[in-house]
Amino acid sequence: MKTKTRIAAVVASAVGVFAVILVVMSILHSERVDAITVTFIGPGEEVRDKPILGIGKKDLAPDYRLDVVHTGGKHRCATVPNRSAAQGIKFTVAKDVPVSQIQELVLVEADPLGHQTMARVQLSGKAISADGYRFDVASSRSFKVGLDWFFSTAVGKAISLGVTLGIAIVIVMMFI
Ligand SMILES: [Ca+2]
Repeated sequence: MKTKTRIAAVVASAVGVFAVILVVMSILHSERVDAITVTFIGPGEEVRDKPILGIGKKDLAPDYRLDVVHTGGKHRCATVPNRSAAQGIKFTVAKDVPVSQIQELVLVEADPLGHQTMARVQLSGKAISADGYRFDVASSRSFKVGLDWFFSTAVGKAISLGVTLGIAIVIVMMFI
């Protein structure tokens, strides 16, 4: 009985340590992207659609789309039709994308007649300029994003296995 109690105590404290590591690591990786504001800063003229007979002047304004490339894939933000980015266009990121997993931001002029990549940047801070555009990243902390990140790592997988085994051992021991 004494040995059993000791083993149970060791398992319980190991689970406790795992829990603390889990929380700390998750907080460190819990920042998610909320929105990215793209502003045309030049030099030169902002891109416009090719004038075609029958298309109004208003439609010549660019149709921007922002793609967020991350380690888990690519998230396409909604296209904002016929709007200049001179005053800034805010792209909301609907999906949970951790800031630490962003590889690249790609600004596309998604004209119905042909797409064109306007700018491509690697995230190196909260405000990056490239190819005549500035990208301002707004983020916030999300517990879910932190947990998702944690359990996607090898350490997280090992720990979740360890915790599962620990709980299983405790349950088994209760019946011995
Ligand atoms: Ca247009």
